[in-house]
Amino acid sequence: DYQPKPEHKFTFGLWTVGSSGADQFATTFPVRGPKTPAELVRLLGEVGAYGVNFHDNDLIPLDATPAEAEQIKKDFRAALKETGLVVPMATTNLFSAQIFKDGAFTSNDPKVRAYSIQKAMRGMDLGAEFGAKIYVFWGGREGTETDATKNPLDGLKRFREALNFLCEYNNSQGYGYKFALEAKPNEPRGDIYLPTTGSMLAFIETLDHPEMVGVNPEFAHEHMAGLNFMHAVAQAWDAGKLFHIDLNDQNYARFDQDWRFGQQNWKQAFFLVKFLEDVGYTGSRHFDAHAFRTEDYEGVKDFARGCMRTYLIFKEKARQFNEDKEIQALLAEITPASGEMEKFEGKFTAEKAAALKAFSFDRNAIAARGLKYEKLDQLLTDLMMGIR
Ligand code: 3MF
Ligand code: MG
Ligand code: MG
Ligand code: MG
Repeated sequence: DYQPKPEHKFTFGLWTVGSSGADQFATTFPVRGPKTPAELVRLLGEVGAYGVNFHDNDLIPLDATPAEAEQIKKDFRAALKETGLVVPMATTNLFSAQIFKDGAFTSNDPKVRAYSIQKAMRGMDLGAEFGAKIYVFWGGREGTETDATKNPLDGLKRFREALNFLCEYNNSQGYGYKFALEAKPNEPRGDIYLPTTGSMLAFIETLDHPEMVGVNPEFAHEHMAGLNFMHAVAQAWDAGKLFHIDLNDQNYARFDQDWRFGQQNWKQAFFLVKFLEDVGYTGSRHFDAHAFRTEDYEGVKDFARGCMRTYLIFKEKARQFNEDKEIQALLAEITPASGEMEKFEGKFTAEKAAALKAFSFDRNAIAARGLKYEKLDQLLTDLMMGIR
């Protein structure tokens, strides 16, 4: 019936369903009036989401007084209680305010770097108050328009120092957060450092506490870089680093589109859902996307319901794929057993190497075999289109 349930772990950011529809060309002409965090929680409760995530300033505006902050938190907490929604993830906005115009952790200005670490610690305090266990870092302004201004080695060093500091802060407070680093190749900066999930995975190994830090890959971000999102997610999974995921949609080589999950690239979305379900990923399915600028708040609900519904449709299609006799027979055929190659497989031994070097392959006979991938892919297309 494709109805979202808590066990599906569907979450949305306050900034997603709360988006005013403003864009680069209409920053002062939002199409949707603001809603409070508590109202957004009720909206998410109505559409059947499991959780809500926030940036520090989605919840508490930058210049709120302590009394205002207390009231907002009280209202938010009441809405969580009323709807049963949880807060699995929190993050810091280190990209909207003017002070971040040249980056946050990697800014050339030591005051900006220190302010950013302060803001992240306070954001971690806020997330912990609501039970968040994942803390995301998206370095939206950590980059350059011109490399005349900054050495990328300094950028890496500063980013590493900031994360090392914050890992120790996490330990000192006993928060038990796992950090999830989110890569994006560009926008808003001309180039953003550590532009892909693969870059982040390599960088994590250079930190003081690599075990505490994983990734938050985003569909749109890998697509902006022209890459295969599912492959990035698979690499993160393989490394034991898939701590969180941002689902949305995005055409290749475009500006940041943040569309409803599955809106455009059905096949990529299908393979992604199939991957997550097949491996048994248990984290949040977080939608980091916005409703079209054409929508009112009813349209925002359509958008949010659509993200979850499409995920569940693809989950069902993945199940059908895995149980389809013809598809599975074809897969078995195109993935032959090792047979006489078994003796060459696995770990290196000098004997194996010598035997393999001496073996005679019939190269042309091997190459002559048709692989039936066209047939398999069409079976998948039929299945996805509802013909099978
Ligand atoms: C921008 C993003 C961000 C991050 C968020 C951290 C505003 O393209 O994807 O959303 O996801 O800052 O969770
Ligand atoms: Mg994004
Ligand atoms: Mg975006
Ligand atoms: Mg994101």
